[in-house]
Amino acid sequence: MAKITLYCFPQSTCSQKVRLALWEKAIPFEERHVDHKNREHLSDWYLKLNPNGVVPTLTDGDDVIIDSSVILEYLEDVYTDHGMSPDNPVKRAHMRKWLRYLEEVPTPAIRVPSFNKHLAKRYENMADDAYQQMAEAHPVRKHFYQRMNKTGFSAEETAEAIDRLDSAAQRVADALEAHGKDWIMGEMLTIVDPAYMPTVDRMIDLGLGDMIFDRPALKAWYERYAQRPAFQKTFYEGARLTDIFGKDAA
Ligand SMILES: N[C@@H](CCC(=O)N[C@@H](CS)C(=O)NCC(=O)O)C(=O)O
Repeated sequence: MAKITLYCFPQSTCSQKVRLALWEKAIPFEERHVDHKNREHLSDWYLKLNPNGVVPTLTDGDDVIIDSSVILEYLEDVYTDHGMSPDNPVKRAHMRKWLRYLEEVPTPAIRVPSFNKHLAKRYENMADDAYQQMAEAHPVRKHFYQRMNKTGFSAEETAEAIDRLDSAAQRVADALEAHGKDWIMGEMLTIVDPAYMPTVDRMIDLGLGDMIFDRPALKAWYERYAQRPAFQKTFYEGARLTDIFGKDAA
């Protein structure tokens, strides 16, 4: 049995961040799919591992690590082969600055069009009481589900999310153009690249790809990354929302 287990959903962008890094670093791991439909991520056994009731969770032997960006840094600290972090402390600070920015701006934003277009469908036929109970059972997503309220987010919240996705795309495109190198921080593929890629892949899957493809440096970055074996192993059949919900969703 692999020493490392990644508890994840195939389609979760936060899980995809970690899968990309594990594959890139050639770390053997077992992928354990948590059953969202049956709310396994809110079950007692899972909440003991991850009290936030979200995926991913990584276990390394007896150690339990949660939060996708924390997991990325943990893997860098412990599995130093195929390093994806600069050695220089100033560059490491820049790397963390990128991780925090991605967590603050595009990562929460991508949930809004994802739920509007596909994921809210899981709840549309649920009775109001059952929906409220479901929302309340989420330790860190109660207010998110209450705001979404079965039918999707308000026009205002959706517009804000699209604006955040657009400004993050611009920031990454500017960085790539400024240094003219292959990866977000320059020559080295760092953990910043897998931290952003799942958001970009999701944008494309949701039909928001113009924000990527109209920016030549970002388009080239996406196409370059998509050639890597780690990308192909991460985005297997069933890992995209359109694999589950179909391409023609309204
Ligand atoms: N900060 C956490 C966020 C994880 C997160 O939001 N995971 C989502 C999937 S991408 C989730 O598990 N959602 C459960 C739900 O909405 O019921 C991380 O980066 O790991």
